[in-house]
Amino acid sequence: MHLFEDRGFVHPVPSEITPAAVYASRRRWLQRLALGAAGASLASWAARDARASIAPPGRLAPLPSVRSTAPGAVVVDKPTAYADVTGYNNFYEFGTDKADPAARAGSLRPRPWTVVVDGEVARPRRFDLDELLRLAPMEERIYRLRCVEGWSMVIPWVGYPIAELIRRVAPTGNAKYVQFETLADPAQMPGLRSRVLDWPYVEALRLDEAMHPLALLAFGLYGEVLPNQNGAPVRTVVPWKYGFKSGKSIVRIRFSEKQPPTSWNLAAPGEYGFYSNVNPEVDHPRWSQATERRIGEDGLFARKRPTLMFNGYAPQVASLYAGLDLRRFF
Ligand SMILES: Nc1nc2c(c(=O)[nH]1)N[C@H]1C(S)=C(S)[C@@H](COP(=O)(O)O)O[C@H]1N2
Ligand SMILES: [Mo]
Repeated sequence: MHLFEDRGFVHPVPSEITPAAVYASRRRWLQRLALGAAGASLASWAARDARASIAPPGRLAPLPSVRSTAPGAVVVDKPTAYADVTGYNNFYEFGTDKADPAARAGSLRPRPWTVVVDGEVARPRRFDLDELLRLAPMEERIYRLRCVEGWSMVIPWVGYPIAELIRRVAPTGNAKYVQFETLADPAQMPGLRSRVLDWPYVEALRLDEAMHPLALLAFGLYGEVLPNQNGAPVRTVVPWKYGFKSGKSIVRIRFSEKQPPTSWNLAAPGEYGFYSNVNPEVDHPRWSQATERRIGEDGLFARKRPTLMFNGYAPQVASLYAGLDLRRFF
C-alpha cells in the first residue's frame, strides 16, 4: 500500500449500475468487436465504420454519424455503460453531487439555442443550433475522459472537430486563445444559487490546442443527442486534458490575444492550472494523479489503472507542448 497514492483523497462513490444496463452494454460491445473483426477484410472503410457504430440506447433523438478515422479518435477500451455516462456527472450548475445533474437537469431547455462567436475573428457571428448541426459531418469518436478527481470513463461521442467551426469564422492574426462560455441561467439551473464557482463557467484553450483534430465540438453520445446532464445541446471534449476543461452547454466562443480567465483556475489557482493536461507525473496538491478508477470497474477486486501521459493521447498531442515545462505550466 503506497501512502503516497491515497493521501487524503476520498474517491467518490459511483452511482448504482443496473445489471440490465451493464448486460446490454456488454452485449453491444461484443457485437461491435465481432462486426469489426469480420468487416475489416470484407467491407469498405465507410461501410465497416457504419456497421461498427455503437447502437443508440433509444432514449433521445438519434444523431447519425460515421465512425471517425482520425488517429486516436477511437480507443480500444470498452465504453462505460450508458447508465453511468449519464448518471454520474459533474455539472455544478445543477448541484455538486454526482447524481444531481441526472436528477435536476430536466429544467435545461436545449432548444432554441444560439452560440455567439466573436472577439479576434474576421467573421464574428451568431450560430443557431441547427446551423451548427449542419456545419460539418458528424463523427463518432470513442474517447477516454479523465476527471481531475481520479476517476475515468470511456464515452462514444458524436460531433466534429472544433477546428471546423474555427476555420469558418477566420481568426485574425491576433487570436492566440479561445474561451468557451457556458450557460448561466438561474431559471434553468438551480445550482447557480451556490457560490462554489463564479458563474458563468468559463474554460479556454490555446488556439493551436483548439485547432487540434482531436478537440471535439460534441452534440451527442451513444448515437443520440446529448442528454441535458452531459452538456446539451453542445459542449467541447478535449480528451487529453482533465474533464473540467470541456465546458458543457456552450453559449459563446470568444477569440483573444491574451490568455482568458478560466473558472477552476480562478477558484483555486494552486490546484488547477491553465493547461490541465492529464499528467501522471504532476500530482494535484492534495492527491496523486498517477492512477485512476474506471467507473463501472470498481468492484471489490478491481485495481486502479495507471493514468497515461496526456490521457493516452501523447502520440497525437505531445508535439503541442514541445519545450514547455509541464510542471510549471500544469
Ligand atoms: N458548464 C460546466 N461544464 C462542465 C462542468 C461543470 O460543472 N459545468 N464540469 C466539468 C467536469 S469537472 C467534468 S469531469 C466533465 C464531465 O462531463 P460528463 O458528465 O459528460 O462526463 O464536465 C466538465 N464540464
Ligand atoms: Mo472533472
